[in-house]
Amino acid sequence: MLRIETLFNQQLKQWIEEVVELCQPNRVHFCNGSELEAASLCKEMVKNGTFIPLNDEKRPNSFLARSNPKDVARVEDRTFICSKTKEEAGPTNHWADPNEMKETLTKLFRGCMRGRTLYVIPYSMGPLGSSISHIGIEITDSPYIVVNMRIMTRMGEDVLAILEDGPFIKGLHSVGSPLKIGEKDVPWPCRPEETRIVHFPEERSIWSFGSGYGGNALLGKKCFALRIASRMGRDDGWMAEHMLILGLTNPEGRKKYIAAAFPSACGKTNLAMMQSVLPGWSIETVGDDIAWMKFADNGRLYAINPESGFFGVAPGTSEESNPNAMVTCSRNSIFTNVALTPDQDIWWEGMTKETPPLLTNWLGQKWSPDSPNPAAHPNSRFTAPANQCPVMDSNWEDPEGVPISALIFGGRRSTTTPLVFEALDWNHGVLMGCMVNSEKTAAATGKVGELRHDPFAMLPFCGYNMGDYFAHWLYMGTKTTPDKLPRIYSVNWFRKGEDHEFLWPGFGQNVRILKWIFERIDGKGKGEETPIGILPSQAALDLSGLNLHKNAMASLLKVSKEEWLQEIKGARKYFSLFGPHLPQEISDQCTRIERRLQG
Ligand code: GTP
Ligand code: SPV
Ligand code: MN
Repeated sequence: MLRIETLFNQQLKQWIEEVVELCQPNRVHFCNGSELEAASLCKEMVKNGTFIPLNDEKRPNSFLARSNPKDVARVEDRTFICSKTKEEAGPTNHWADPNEMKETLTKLFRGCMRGRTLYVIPYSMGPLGSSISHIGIEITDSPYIVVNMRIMTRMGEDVLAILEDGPFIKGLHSVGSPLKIGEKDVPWPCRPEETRIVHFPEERSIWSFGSGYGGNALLGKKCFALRIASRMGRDDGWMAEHMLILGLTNPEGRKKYIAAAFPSACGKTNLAMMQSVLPGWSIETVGDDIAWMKFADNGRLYAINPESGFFGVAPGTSEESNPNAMVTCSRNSIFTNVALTPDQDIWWEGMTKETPPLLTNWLGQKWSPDSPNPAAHPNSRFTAPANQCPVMDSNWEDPEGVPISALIFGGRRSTTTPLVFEALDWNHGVLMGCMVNSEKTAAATGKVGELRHDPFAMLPFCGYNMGDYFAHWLYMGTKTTPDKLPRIYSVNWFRKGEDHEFLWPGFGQNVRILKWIFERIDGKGKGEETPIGILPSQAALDLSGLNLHKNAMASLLKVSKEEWLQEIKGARKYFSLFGPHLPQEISDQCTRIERRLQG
């Protein structure tokens, strides 16, 4: 096994030594990423009660974890961007003085790993050795995080070999629960009242304390691949986005790649793995959450998925809504906060039409359908390897990435926003990204259903001033000729009718919208210019075999002048937050839409 003394990378060696001194773990374990290592950690976690092994015949090599009920989602109010100045973090991020925050954290981390093992996790975001990829090292005291990171990233010894003496992103994580000598551990150690997820963008490091859940603790994901990487992308001329990537093939066998940004729990995983209802049209998955994108020498935008697994929302996932996700998590998977069946399999709301009897809920209590609360937590998740997804794209690990033809923005809007519309040009599309406004979901703590501005679905994930991020998007549009830029679209699967039901069936039916986008890019799809952008006429959409309510399509494609004037007014008010950091072009784009609406 690797030891500190034998480490080649001196910066890494020194950092580990400092952390060991600070956190005082009982042992240090260098993760080699092997199956044997993972199996041994899982075994230990079963012994400790962290993991419940699932029925090996139904769900081989899979486990259920139940978190502490106070540690169930990302904690945005405890997430900080500690750039040198508050202005650099911008008005949408929590900021604290980096020196003061380091002091606070140092106190919290002092002795925090006593009685525990410190794991060193070397991982690559992106295919090993790709020029778009970056290496991170996460230090954690949570074996649950080790086995999750092994699925979500390319993790192990190979990464250190590639790293040599090069730079890496430091991520220090602790559940913040030291053990006294002889003290028995709890299944899910955490310190909710002291949780802090802190980013130091200048030194490209992350300190996460007190939570073991998802994006708070899997530091390669939102912390590195979005918050730190968005800052790296700004500095170096590329983009780190909260986007799925999919390949769409038409009946003639031509494929186009599309990337789409939706806020958390608004349908990325579902769209990325969707099973098309239109004969001849098929979808393949490149990624379901994060896209790193760069312009190539040929002037086109290329994207990679830096992850190697899915951390997907469990509730609502079914054979009907997302059969490919069901196959993906059929083995070698970790489930967190879902319900348990008497035969040791998992269940969640929406998985089957009929609720199986005698369930145990995510809290480990007996549960029946007349219980007022769901059996699975609304933000319960599966962690599953990407290579188990039956529709992974053959190019998903291409180190060059895939060429992007369209970018889509979307959110959860019960009113106002039509099913789909196209931007007039790049800058108008950037405004559409700036204007994403979505009803809050359970993916983060806070009030579900509340409408909030979530520009580019990046509100919780932008590692610098959001106004400067808008400017970066505008700047990226100048890096190539307009004909090579991806076209930009807005979609909304969540518009509701007067009966408060969704007007659009969604899921596999969304391919009808992707088909129109494909045809538009090909110069064939018909569109009608409206003040907010180009909409399909009903006739331009392939609605064959779809039985919608008589007026549903008219409602789905409706653009109300009053609602949109109000929408722009709300956006302008929100944009005023950014003061001098708001690019003039964004205000000008608003003015143009207002004039068209009033015209
Ligand atoms: P994160 O992993 O948190 O970033 O979420 P996500 O954007 O990947 O969302 P996901 O695909 O997991 O979907 C979240 C919820 O929205 C699930 O409960 C889905 O069932 C539901 N959902 C997804 N797509 C659609 C759709 O087209 N229509 C409707 N009505 N619901 C959808
Ligand atoms: C999200 O909230 O967007 C997620 C879940 O994908 S987490 O990894 O917890 O951020
Ligand atoms: Mn997802």
